[in-house]
Amino acid sequence: MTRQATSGQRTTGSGRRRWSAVAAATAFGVSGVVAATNVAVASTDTTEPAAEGSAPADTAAEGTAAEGTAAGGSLPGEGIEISFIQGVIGDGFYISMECGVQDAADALGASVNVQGPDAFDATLQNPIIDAVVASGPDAILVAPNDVEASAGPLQRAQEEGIEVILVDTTVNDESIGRSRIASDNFQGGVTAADALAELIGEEGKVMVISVNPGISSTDARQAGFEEQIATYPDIEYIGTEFSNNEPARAAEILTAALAANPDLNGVFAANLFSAQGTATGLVQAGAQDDVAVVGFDAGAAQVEQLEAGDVQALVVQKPYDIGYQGVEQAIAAVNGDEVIPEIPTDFVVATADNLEDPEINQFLYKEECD
Ligand code: T6T
Repeated sequence: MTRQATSGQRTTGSGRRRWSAVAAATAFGVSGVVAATNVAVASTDTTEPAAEGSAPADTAAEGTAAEGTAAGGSLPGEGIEISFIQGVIGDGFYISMECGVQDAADALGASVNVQGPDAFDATLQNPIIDAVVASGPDAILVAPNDVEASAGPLQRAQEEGIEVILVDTTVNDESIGRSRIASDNFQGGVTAADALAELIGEEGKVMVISVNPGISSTDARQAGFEEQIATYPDIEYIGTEFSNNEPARAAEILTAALAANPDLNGVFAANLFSAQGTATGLVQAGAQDDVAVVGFDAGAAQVEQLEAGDVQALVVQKPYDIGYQGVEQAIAAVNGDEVIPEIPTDFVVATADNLEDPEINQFLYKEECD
């Protein structure tokens, strides 16, 4: 089955759709390929990409943790113990975040330990949070697995006097978390919808493959996508299915969706493992030239799929910056300095055409820290 490319689609010599940086900029209504999505919740301006290995540029955290440095001649984080609890281990997104956490801790003099569950599942993560709380760190940086189920252990952490900083994901209880640092995930979903619409010539059938309901980040991406895709009158959105963060499950979902909808035109895959599995499923079905994919994140396998033309665009977060700023806020909280309650971080959009651009390349996720 090979369908004719519709008007807005770009095809390469191999017949595969490609999405140019110019198209990206047009679709996002921004100049250049860096999607500037800063929301004025805090006085942050992260439009300047941070160089790896250094503090993120222009963050409002300057003047909080950093300010404390000079006073006594010692580093503001000295003697401060921070536990970083990832959303899941073995995920390039959290590995990159860990690199930022570690670099910030080194620069500011704090000590850090890192752990996380084997799967994105609050029943696995909550006992880890409980154990960390029992060990009595000064601060916890955590990506909670569930907006409701993660709240109890984090509430207990706060009752024990531990500073809780939420990174990447949040919980519904707004009393939890001195600071919440995350991508603007709703806007990421909007961006993905515009990108996918552009790729399919603003007409046809699309779906979302997400992780599980109840994860703040991916729920917001789905919501942003749904709201924006509804603005395209000739696109039919057939719904969202959940991969449980398993690439094999995402591939199965894709295969079943194709069987039920042979005229499927596009998929928004809302995180790293969902996107990876979606593209694998498409290739297995031989449908990679027929169905456009916009994925979230930029793990190593995803980048290969982008290069291969099996995926057309990736919304790339800045986990290094999230981790770095998380440590800055944690240290500020422990020291009684000003803490920024909410720090939205932005993202860039990678395509096969702009992957080598340093403005994009520096944000591709790491498998291990430098
Ligand atoms: O997309 C990221 C993260 O932002 C999300 O909360 C969970 O999935 C990832 O870790 C990617 O696997």
